[in-house]
Amino acid sequence: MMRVRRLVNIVATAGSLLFASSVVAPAAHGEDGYDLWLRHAPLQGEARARLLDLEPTAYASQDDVTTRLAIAELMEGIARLQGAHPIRGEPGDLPGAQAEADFVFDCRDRTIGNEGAYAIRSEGEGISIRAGEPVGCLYASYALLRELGLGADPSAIDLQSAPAMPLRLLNHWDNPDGHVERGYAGRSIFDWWHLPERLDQRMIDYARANASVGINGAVVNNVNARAFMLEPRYIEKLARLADAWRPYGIRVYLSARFSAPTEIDGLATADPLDPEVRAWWQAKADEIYAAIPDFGGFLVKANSEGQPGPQDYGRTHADGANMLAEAIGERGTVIWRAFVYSAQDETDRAKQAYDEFVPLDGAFADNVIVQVKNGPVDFQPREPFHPMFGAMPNTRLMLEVQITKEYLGFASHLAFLAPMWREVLEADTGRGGSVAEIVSPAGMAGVANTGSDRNWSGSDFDQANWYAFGRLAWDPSLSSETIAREWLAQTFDREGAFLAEAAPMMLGSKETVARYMTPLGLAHLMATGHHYGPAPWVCDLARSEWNPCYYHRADSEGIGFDRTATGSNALEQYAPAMAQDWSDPATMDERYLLWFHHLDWNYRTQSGRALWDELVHRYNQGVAEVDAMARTWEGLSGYVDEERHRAVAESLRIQQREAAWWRDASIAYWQSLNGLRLPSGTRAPSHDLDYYRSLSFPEAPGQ
Ligand code: GCW
Repeated sequence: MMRVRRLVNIVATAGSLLFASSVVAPAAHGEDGYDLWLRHAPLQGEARARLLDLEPTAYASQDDVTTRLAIAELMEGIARLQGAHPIRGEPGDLPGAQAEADFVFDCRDRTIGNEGAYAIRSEGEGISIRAGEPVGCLYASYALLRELGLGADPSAIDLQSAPAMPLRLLNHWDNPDGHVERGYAGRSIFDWWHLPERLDQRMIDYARANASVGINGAVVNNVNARAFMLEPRYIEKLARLADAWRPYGIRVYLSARFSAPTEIDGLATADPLDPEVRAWWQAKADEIYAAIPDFGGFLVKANSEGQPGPQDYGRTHADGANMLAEAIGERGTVIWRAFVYSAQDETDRAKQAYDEFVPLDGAFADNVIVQVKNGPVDFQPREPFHPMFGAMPNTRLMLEVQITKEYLGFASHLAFLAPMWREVLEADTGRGGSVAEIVSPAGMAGVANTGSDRNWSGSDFDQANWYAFGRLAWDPSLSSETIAREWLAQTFDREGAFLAEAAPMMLGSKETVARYMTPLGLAHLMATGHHYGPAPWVCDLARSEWNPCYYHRADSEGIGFDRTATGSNALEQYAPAMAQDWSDPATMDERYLLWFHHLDWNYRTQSGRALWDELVHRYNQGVAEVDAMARTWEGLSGYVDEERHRAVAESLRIQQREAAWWRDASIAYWQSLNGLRLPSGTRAPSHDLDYYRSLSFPEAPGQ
């Protein structure tokens, strides 16, 4: 290995110059969060010295666009980690020499396995990177940079990995006009208006960020879909995106509006069994595949919250899904959402999806996947896992989580979601394995939190949730702590002292939000429509299951939703062992207490405190924990650039204020029902209930 670094390194694949770098110090560059976890900040000390033993020179035994990218990414990243200022070179001809390269790529090694699998090893004086497909080399480059960036010894690298799930998708709830439903990071990143002629550089940066964590597809439009996105002019736009993302291994998917044949071409019906309708979708699929040969498929929200669907014609979800599946054939996948509940149905909303879908087990075509939210209601701060997991052994089920924080304080509250997703993935369904095992043949979808904000996600810490989603979809067994530390080190600082403070702060943060918003298993107490802030007093909306009162069922006597046999018996939808765990309030995990049980205000909880006191205790605990997070962050100013440190500190101040608001408004409301005094030593709400009820925020984002 050469110890003297050349001023300009020339990197060659079999025939092409890809890259050049110089050791000029990096230009001062504002830390505005745009670079996400891909900053590759220069290593220091011994780790740097070790890396300087390697030259950013590479050789590949084949030449294709993804392999070139893998090399360019790795070379640029290495140069950055070494403290050099890399400049991308113009492609040109140059013979590559394997013997001279410190990084040797073989991206067609069939022994390595499918899709993204890779093996990276220190060999001789350099490092070998092998994968079965070029995209595996790309993933390998990012993995190697991550490891080296965390200080791994380049002479002792031995990494093998393969994705646990085939589909690792972002779902964008982005509308074609640029508004993002439940988006808290600005406008949509998709510039449909100017596509296909103009492709924003952000589309490349986006693909790169996704690929770096193993995400391999994106549903680019809202599940509340507009039919016109299936028109030819949009297919052209989509094709441009697909072309831009293909080198990064990202496939495009579309949310399809079920009534599209009637809306676009005036068909008399969208009945999935009607021959003309079937022919329409067949032609539509052919048209899309002609433009985008690797189109991923359709995502469909049908007969849910007012969306059209097969039930409008007396057909089942399976009829609808299978019709689209036939049109697509082996070319792609139909992802059919199980998020359904009806305004007419008196059944507990938490039971409806199971009731509707489980009888259809085995009726879906092979290329249909049913996509199920993590919990049975709707992305609440705390929900038990969805009872459909494990209950449909003959159907491929995919897990849907929400990266954007609709019910967790938008982009201003710090809540790291890996622990929440890990909990679901780890949950033992009692019917054929954990949720992770059940969804592994299909995949995971995350409702994206990306937007036009400079930092992509509305706040620096929300980037961690995008990162964590990708990492967990790749490997659901990764611990939340590993993910938090990786992300922190790459995003902010690798100092052990920093990680030792910041990682625990992240790990507890989601539970903290659950405590000050919806402690003890309460759910859905957010204000109507925008879901910003507390409104447990709302009881009069036309759709009963949209009322917070529907969920908390509080009155002068008690609080909570009885989902045992004496109530809705939602418990019976779980395997007996699981149901057993949640059936006894005296022994169960109390974080689910009021999700499953309606209890008297003076019920003795496991702490020995009365339920009312325990509730107040948890609200206070949540608020105190946010105060502690703010203090921790203050103390970390030495590790983080001023711009991002201040941004996070200011968000935490908003969170402190809003946590206290959640606690106070909730307590004031519960007191108006139960007339109970606050436990001694507890401070009273800052305002009376009327004040909290009078607050209104018609301009809240994301509606
Ligand atoms: O969480 C709810 C949201 C809706 C969303 C719906 C869904 C896209 O409030 O905005 O619609 O879920 O998942 O379909």
